[in-house]
Amino acid sequence: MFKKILIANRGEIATRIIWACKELGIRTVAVYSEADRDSLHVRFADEAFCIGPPPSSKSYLNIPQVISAAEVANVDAIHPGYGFLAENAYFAEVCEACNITFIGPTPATIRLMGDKAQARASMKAAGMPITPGFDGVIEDSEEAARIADRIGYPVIIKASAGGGGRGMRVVRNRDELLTSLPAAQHEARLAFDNPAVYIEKYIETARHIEIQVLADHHGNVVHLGERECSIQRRHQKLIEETPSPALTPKLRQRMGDVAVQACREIGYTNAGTMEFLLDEEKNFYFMEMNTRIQVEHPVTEMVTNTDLVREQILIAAGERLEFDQDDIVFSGHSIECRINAESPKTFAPSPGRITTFNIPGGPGVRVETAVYADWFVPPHYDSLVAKLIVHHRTRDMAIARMQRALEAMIIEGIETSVPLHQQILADPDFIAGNLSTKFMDRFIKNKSAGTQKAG
Ligand code: MV4
Repeated sequence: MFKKILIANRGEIATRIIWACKELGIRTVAVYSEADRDSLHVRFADEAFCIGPPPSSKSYLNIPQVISAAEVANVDAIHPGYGFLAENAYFAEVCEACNITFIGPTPATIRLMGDKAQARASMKAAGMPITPGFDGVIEDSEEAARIADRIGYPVIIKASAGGGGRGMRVVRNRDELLTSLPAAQHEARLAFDNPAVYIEKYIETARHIEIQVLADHHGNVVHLGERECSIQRRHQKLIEETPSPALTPKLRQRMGDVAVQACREIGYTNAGTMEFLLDEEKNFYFMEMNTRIQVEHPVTEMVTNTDLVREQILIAAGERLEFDQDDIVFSGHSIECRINAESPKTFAPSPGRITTFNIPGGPGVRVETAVYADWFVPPHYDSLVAKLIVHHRTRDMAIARMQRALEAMIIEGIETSVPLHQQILADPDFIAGNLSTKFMDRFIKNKSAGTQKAG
């Protein structure tokens, strides 16, 4: 087993990883930027190294700095968390070359899944249903138009090096396609240093459903059910829940089975998530695979009574999964609200000093945060300041529990998304479980209409 792990991250996920290490009796090493000197992950780790100035490009993304800290501290492994270096295949390779275990899949798998067109093709080969489209990269407008005619409009152009909605364009006819394709390629080159794009059928109204998997180095693969993540704004998830109101036990088993099967085919190891679109006829299509622990992993932990970060560490250390698929029992309903330091109306970031910070508690309430009163939210990073997670027997009870927990989540000094969450949780479509990719657009439209009427 590992004796010491470096956590190459900050904020709530860094503390989350430290908790798992402490429970396993593993020593922890934090790294931090000059903006994070007073952060809780620094306080709770056994050792801490400043790795550079505030911009992440100079600190949390600075591979030589992170590796130097790991070498000086003499760690056995690095946990990358999510974001930053978590899906950087080169970083995983450097770790390997330095004889440090990267807690995640192999560099080859990270690289394969990072290329979204390649991921799509290999998942299709592994027997996964994928959206109608073309399994390669688009070369020119002629080819694009031919493919789009075959699959039918609307289509969506996606950047192969993108993912998570970055570099996407919906195209509704041939004229739009001919102007959009070069623009999308140009954008992709600027954003990702790679102009490759691919085309799929655009599913107008769908749900974003993802399946959590765990795979060890001994051929054991399990799924831990789904998370419904349809409530997103600009491809940033706001609320996640499990189970999805749209899934039956049978559909869950079908989606879980294909996810496990695909993992076996590609020899996947560690924790991973397969993202699917679920259309209104309940057909599901693979979109992309995330090769990291995700922000929303706690809702899965709550209903399956597992510790996914602990499992990641044990798998990376070469241990066998202690449970098989039949041991995984799904119990109750869990919802997560992402509390961001941002205006609930304009969504503008709201960094600054937090003057009051009350953490809700009581039965079935979990808060993941690295915030404390008088802490200054630096402007340099992601605006996530806390995750509020609830668990209860039924969805209705979980919603009621979340509402009362949001009321007790008192954050002063900065603006947060707490009031937005309170409104979403009171929305009739949300309460009815009528969720789709269209939810937030409609919600924001209705809200501004309501404001005009009232004002
Ligand atoms: C799609 C799609 C419809 N059809 N792909 C957005 C996030 C990224 N992971 C992929 N996304 C989408 N891909 C096809 N072929 C619709 C979306 C999408 C979306 C998905 C989930 C939740 C909210 C969304 C909002 C807009 C678009």
